[in-house]
Order: sequence, then C-alpha cells, then structure tokens
Amino acid sequence: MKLYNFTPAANALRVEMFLVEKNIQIETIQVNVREDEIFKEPYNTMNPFNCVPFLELDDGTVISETISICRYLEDIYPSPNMFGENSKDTAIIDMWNRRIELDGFLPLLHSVRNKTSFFEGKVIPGTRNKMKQSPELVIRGVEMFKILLNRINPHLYENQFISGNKFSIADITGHFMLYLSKILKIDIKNEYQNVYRWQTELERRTSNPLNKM
Ligand SMILES: N[C@@H](CCC(=O)N[C@@H](CS)C(=O)NCC(=O)O)C(=O)O
Repeated sequence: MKLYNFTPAANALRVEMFLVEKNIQIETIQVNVREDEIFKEPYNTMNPFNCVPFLELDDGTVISETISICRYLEDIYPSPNMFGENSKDTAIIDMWNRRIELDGFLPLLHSVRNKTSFFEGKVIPGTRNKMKQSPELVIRGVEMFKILLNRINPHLYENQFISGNKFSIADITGHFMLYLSKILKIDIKNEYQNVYRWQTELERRTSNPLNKM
C-alpha cells in the first residue's frame, strides 16, 4: 500500500494527522501539486480527479477522497477508533464530520482559493484554467463558516470534542477548517470562546502536523 500526498495541502495533512493518531506507517510518495506533477503520469491515470491524497492498494486499486481513505484504513486498523464503535456513535461522528466539512471546511477552502493570488488559475481543486477568482465566493465561504461557528460554539461549551467526549475524525476535519480560518484571519479567540478552547486543544495534540511545519 502507498499513499500519494503533498504535505503542505490541507487534505493531505488531514490524512497525515489521522495516520499519527492511529500509529499507522505507510510508504508515502510526495506529489508536488504546486509544480503540477499531479497532471503528469502515472498520477493522472491513477487519479483523474488530479488531487491528493490518494491511496494505492497492493492490487493496484486506487482510493481517493480523504474520508474514504481514512475509512478504509480504519477498517484494517480498527484501534484506536476514530469513526465510532457502534451504530449510534458512528452516525453521530459522521453527522459532525459532514457538518464540519460541508458547512465550514469546504466553504473556507473555496474562500482561500478565490482570495489568495497563489491560487490564480487553480480556483477549483485539480484544475488549471482561466476561471477568475470570485470575491463573492470569499464572502460566502466566510459567512457560511460564521453560521457554523454560531451553531457549534454553544455545543462546544458542553462537549470536549465536536462529537462528544472522544476525539474522532470529525475533530481532524475541524482542526483543518480552523487552520483555513487562520489563513483568512478570522477572529475566533474573541468571538467564539468555546471554539477557541477546542482549537487550542487540537493544536496541542502531538499528532498535529502543523507543529512540524
Ligand atoms: N475531495 C477531495 C479533495 C482533495 C483536494 O482538494 N486536494 C487538493 C489539496 S488540499 C489538491 O490536491 N489540489 C490539487 C490542485 O488543485 O492543484 C478530498 O476530500 O480528498
């Protein structure tokens, strides 16, 4: 099994943090997406969606999508558990992961790609074209994130982690959502104190790959 990744990228870092939390070692090949290696062979054929991360199994099967990769690894390395130990916990963790990913992580990812000059010509992940960056999408992403913050701030007063009292994959997604919010200079500390407490706890984890960058 081989992991194809590019360490500075947010989704790549989600998988790296997951691997450390679970104490899994996998041979990793760095694909420099900044230098467009992802569009070259053999990567283009392996993942025609032209994004990292993706996992190649020993039989040649390629699994892309951050959460699909993590779910596969969880299945073969069940401990420590990150996706839930029974039907109820699994559904609750999945619910939180989807809320965080769809309402926060992805909107902010698009805000960053539509704002930072570095992403000119690369507005949609895995593409290179002349699509213009849209200031409206920057605003929309930040607004969506703030709606989510208003919802999770009271929840995090009563819960140590986003899906309850146990660290899960949803916290890893949350950690990188908050990392994107830092790039966009969104004030969490003064306005959303419970989210800030959660963020501080996530940042202090030894598995946090941002501490090594
Ligand atoms: N839906 C995919 C998205 C992966 C993705 O957006 N990867 C970005 C890095 S964070 C990428 O490889 N972008 C390549 C590029 O646009 O050059 C997932 O969840 O894994």
